[in-house]
Amino acid sequence: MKKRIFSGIQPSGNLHLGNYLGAIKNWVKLQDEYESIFCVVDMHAITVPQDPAELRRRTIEVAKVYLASGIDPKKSTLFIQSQISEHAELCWILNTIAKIPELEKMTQFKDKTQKNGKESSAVGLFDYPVLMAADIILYDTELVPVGKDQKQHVELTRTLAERFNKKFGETFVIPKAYTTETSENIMGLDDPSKKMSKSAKSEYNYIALSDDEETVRRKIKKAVTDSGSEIVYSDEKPALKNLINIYSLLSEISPKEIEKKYVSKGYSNFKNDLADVVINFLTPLQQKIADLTDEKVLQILEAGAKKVRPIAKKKLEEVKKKIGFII
Ligand code: ATP
Ligand code: LTN
Repeated sequence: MKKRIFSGIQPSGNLHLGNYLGAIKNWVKLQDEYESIFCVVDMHAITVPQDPAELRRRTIEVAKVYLASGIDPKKSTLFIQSQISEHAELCWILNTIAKIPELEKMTQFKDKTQKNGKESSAVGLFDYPVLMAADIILYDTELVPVGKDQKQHVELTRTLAERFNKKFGETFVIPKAYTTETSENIMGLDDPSKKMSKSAKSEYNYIALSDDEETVRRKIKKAVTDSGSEIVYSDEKPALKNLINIYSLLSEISPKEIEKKYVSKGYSNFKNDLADVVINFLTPLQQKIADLTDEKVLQILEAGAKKVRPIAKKKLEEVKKKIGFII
């Protein structure tokens, strides 16, 4: 029996290079080796305000990105989180064993409340990691391929699953985060101390997978660099390191080789080539996305929901029985 993996992305903004390099690129590789379930986590997206029409459009768009990137619906199962109500039900049950300080510790929550102010933050944002835990353990997931920024959430998932098992008897598989060097955080182009993020205030923070050639060139030209003029890959030059990482991950040329290639060539030469590398990656991806119709994608998502529903139902029934609910 193949081990199961589960992961998801929120339809909360434009997907960017960080999402691709940090998460999706790994999924494509893993789907041959693992039984794979990939979700569009729309219930997570609404933890911050969303326009309903935009949410609908983006939910389909995220699924299109999965497919265009190489997720094969014959090998992997794709579905929309809100179509399986067991996620919300299990989240509620896990809420009763999760502790308030455990959630207060989550860096993503701290970052997001800092950005938007606690007063205007929804309770759902606080509870976000518990819903994520429910997503994962509902399917006896063994591995969770995510970007490094999500490792803390997977750690909490393990804690909750272990706590439930201890209290009510063996029920959940204890999952592990799966990260590789490609899940290294891709940082913002406007600020290398923060991760590239689709909810960033400035569009100069990220390169969206939907950006056209002119936009990519403009954003890369504007990307902050460190002082000096040499192309070196080092922690002392975090902005440049980030650009070299993007170059390397998209071209399969190692950072060392990139350094060599640009000895005494200067930033502008490097940036021009980086823009070429990004555009060469994005153009065929965008073509594949454009070739997918909404109808086709919705069909795939519906088939996916049909496949996972019985798994979710069975696990939730087991949980309900164990905690004393009459089913
Ligand atoms: P937001 O910033 O709006 O919270 P996001 O851009 O972080 O969103 P998510 O939907 O939260 O995107 O993340 C989807 C996946 O992409 C996760 O596995 C996450 O770890 C990964 N990811 C997101 N941003 C980056 C990044 N900058 N570098 C590497 N991986 C990333
Ligand atoms: N919080 C995740 C998205 C997410 C997820 C999941 C990832 C929601 N549920 C389950 C893996 C497994 C994020 O990337 N921001």
